[in-house]
Amino acid sequence: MKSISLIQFLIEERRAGRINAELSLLIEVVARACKRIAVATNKGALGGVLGEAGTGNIQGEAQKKLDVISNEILLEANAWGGQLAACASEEMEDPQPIPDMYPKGNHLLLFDPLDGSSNIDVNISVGTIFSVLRCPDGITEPKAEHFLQPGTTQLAAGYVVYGPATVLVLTFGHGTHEFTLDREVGSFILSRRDIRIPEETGEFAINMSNQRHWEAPMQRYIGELLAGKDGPRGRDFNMRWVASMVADVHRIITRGGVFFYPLDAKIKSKGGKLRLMYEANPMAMIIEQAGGAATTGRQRIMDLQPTGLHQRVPVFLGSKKEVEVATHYHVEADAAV
Ligand code: FDP
Repeated sequence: MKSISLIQFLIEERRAGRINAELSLLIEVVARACKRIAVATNKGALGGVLGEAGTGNIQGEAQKKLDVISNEILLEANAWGGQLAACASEEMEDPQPIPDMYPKGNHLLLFDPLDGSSNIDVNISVGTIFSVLRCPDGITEPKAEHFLQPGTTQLAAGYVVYGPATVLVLTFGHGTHEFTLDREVGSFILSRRDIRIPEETGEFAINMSNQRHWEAPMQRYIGELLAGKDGPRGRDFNMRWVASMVADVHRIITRGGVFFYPLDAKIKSKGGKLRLMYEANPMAMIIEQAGGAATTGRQRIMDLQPTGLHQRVPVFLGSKKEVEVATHYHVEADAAV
């Protein structure tokens, strides 16, 4: 089979009228930056990239060296090409403007530069997640409020997993596609076109150590999965939890499954664990474009009107039927109150 590089794929998408030249360049630049992050990640202890950076991010979380390095690589790569009006990163409080010496474009880029940071030092897959929005008309210096657009308005979303292979998963709203990095050649090559997630699954991903803090409908739902063949679901379920969202989502994209980071008593005041703009919205678009579903347990993630750049939400995503069952339990419990 003739291999198709990411660049060829982007040219085809342009010819088909699905993206414009600026968006195509933007994705090329992000992919190139992610190749540099992959190189840094792969060096491990030899690259001096492991361990704490000694700083904290906007969420008050300790930053790892690789969080800081990845953020800088993405900012630097995206500053000068003329494709962006501004960037926003999970690692920075405010949006990053494009320096005055460079031309500005019509797009807004949001990213979580290194997702799953607790796994960096133990050599388990980590990743980058990104989302692209249109800069509102007439805005030349975008502020946080201009990024607050619902997930349904995303022009593109993607993630890169830095695992045994470096893999880019991308959508422009016309299916979800996977590219694998050919390290020798230095190109991302199309490895799966139009990925479909099976609607049903026997595999779920959740951090079970939070069980006692969950809301009643979540306790009920997971309790039924754990009861297996003898319980109301009448079948056994298997569990996986990598604790890198990119890796857990990539498994779901590959063989089906569901991923939950529900609300629990410890994180209720924050609204959830995962960030709407940097994690939930891009992953929801990727999953929906592959035939899956993504909700907060109560409503579709991509319909949420964001209220803050660093807003957190509960996340239920993956195989459609299972997301629907878990969401139904929450909606039903709310209606009974
Ligand atoms: P991390 O904080 O290590 O960056 O982004 C949040 C995230 O990882 C997800 O990637 C991951 O799914 C989850 O948090 C892990 O949560 P737990 O620490 O509760 O396992």
